[in-house]
Amino acid sequence: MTIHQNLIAGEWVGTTGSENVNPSDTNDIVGVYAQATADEVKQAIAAAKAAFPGWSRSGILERHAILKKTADEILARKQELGTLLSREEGKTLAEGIGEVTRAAQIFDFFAGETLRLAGEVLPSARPGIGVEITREPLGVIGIITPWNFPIAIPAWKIAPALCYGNTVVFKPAELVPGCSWAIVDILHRAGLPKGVLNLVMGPGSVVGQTMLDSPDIAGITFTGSTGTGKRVAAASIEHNRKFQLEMGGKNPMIVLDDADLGVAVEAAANSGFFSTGQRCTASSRLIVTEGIHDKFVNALTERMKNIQVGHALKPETHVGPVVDVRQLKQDTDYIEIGVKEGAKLAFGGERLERDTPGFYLQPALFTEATNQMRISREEIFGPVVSVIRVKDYDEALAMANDTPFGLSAGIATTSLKYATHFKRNSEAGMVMVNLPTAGVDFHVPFGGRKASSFGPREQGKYAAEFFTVVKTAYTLA
Ligand code: UN1
Repeated sequence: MTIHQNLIAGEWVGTTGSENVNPSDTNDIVGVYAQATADEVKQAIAAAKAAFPGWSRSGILERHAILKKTADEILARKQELGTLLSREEGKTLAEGIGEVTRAAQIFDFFAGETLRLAGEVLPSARPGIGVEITREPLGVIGIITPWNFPIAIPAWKIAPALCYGNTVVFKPAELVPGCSWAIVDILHRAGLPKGVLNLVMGPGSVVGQTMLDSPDIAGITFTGSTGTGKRVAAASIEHNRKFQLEMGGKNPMIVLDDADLGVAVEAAANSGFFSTGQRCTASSRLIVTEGIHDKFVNALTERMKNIQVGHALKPETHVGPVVDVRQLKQDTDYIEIGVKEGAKLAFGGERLERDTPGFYLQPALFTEATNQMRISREEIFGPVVSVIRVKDYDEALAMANDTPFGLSAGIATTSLKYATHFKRNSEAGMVMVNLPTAGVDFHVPFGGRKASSFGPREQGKYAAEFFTVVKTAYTLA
């Protein structure tokens, strides 16, 4: 098999690689991807540093053209790239194509943003002096992305980094290098000058660590686990470096007695189980008031019986496999923990056999859970959801906020009063009313509070907060 190489200083390099395995069928090798050495990572950082003066002063039309061309090619190839995504990550083809479309929309949005770069001009407090406030690029940005959104998350970090004039060293998740390689190839062919975007695939212990240790990386944007996020933070403080972290979630969805049952069940099934529950925006705590509890649990269990778990590329599949054996063990360990803690496994949770060897798991629903159980406090990152019974809205709100995390939160209700109160009083960064907690738009801010996030929001025009630094200039007229 040919090796998909790393891109360093405009050259494709690397002679040894690691296999990218399809979680729907472990006999299917998606491709072989180079593993960068620490020296290569250092070369990539040096290349990005050398390319920065030129790129940061490049014309906005050049940046616009490259980002727009990238958006257009991603969209034109959405079937092919969606298939690659589903093969390497295991989400269904519909989800894969949807995510590829989102990546194209993100590049398109930031192509537009290159034409809208603006500052402010103010009079000084001192007569005869003018003040200008402008945004400048940071320098070399380190980008570290997780495996669960193999194309959308790289897109929403790379596109703004380049739009605002930064250069990039990009480390994709080891499990899913395929889509990342494809977008770097597209950007390279779209005409990025050499060194502006460098791809360094490989393990966190080598590639990530070398990035964290480099004094030449001015900012790191990271999405992944809370544990790794803390290491990124500690290393960045050491180097006086700006950092942005998106980490875990334990997102609540409240279901009130007055909810439309169909809407509530669909939102819960979507955000709990679709994408195999492998979204930091997934709802894993369903907080349900007494009057609707039993009806809701019955309807959700019925809905779960219709969820087809199978090979990601089969058209009848609703939920693909778990991403790998390690994540599968984490999911099944938590299912055991939930049972030991005294929650009732109301549905699912078994390993499933399919025609091909893969990591198939029946989505699991716990009832009679409490908010203190580990299954309600720790992020599982699989299709495992707990239902917690409460007496009323006030108890539900307190419980929704009683978590170390704060990414997204939902409520299913037909009451304007409760919906409005929840939007104001939820301690999450994103609130959804009668909608799944997962599945966000590409053009508005994304991010959370507490242990879920650190630093400015991602996406939309708010992305400028992280990817630029503000300058205030005074001129005597
Ligand atoms: C979504 O719910 O559409 O890793 C996006 C994650 C998030 C992205 C969620 N950073 O799951």
